[in-house]
Amino acid sequence: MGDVRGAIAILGLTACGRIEFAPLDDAGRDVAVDMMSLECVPPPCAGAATARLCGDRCFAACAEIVMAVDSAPRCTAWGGTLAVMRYQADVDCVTGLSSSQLWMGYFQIVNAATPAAGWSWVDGDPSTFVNWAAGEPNDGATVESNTEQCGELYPDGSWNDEACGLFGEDGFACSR
Ligand SMILES: [Ca+2]
Ligand SMILES: [Ca+2]
Repeated sequence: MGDVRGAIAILGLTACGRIEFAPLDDAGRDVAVDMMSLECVPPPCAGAATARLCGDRCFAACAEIVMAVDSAPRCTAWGGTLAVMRYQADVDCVTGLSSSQLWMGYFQIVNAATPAAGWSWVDGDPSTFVNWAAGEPNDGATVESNTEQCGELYPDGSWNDEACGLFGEDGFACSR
C-alpha cells in the first residue's frame, strides 16, 4: 500500500453542499479531528485573518488590501461567498472580527432609484435585513448616481456603500 500520509478523505457533503475533509493516518484510517476548528478557519490571507463560528455559519475576515472585484474569488476558493448577513445574529458575529474595513457580499444594481434601492446578496439570499451605518447608504452624495455600488463592512458591524473601484482601505469578509 502506498504512503498516504497527508492524504485526506472526503467525509461527505454537508447540507450546504460543502465537502468535509478529514486527514488519514499512516494506515489510511480516518484520524479523529476537531471538525469545528477544521471547518471555520480563515482563507489564505496576506494580512491579519480571523474566523468565527456562529451556530452553523462561519464568518471570516482577511485584512489584506484588495480590489472589490478580486475579493469574491478569494471567498469562493475558501468554499463560501463574500459575507452575507441575513439577521442581526450575523452582524453580531462579524462585529469586531476585524479592525479593517472589509468588502462584503452586497451589491447594488445600476440606475437604482435611490441609494438604498436595488441591493442584493451575492448568494441570492432574499433577506431584507439591513444594518447601514448612520447616513448610509448615500452613494457618496445622497443622490444615486452609481458612484457607490459595493457593500463595505465596518469593524462595528455596520455597513457602508462604497465605490467598487476603491483600493487601499479594504480587506474582505467571507461567509459559508
Ligand atoms: Ca449607489
Ligand atoms: Ca457611502
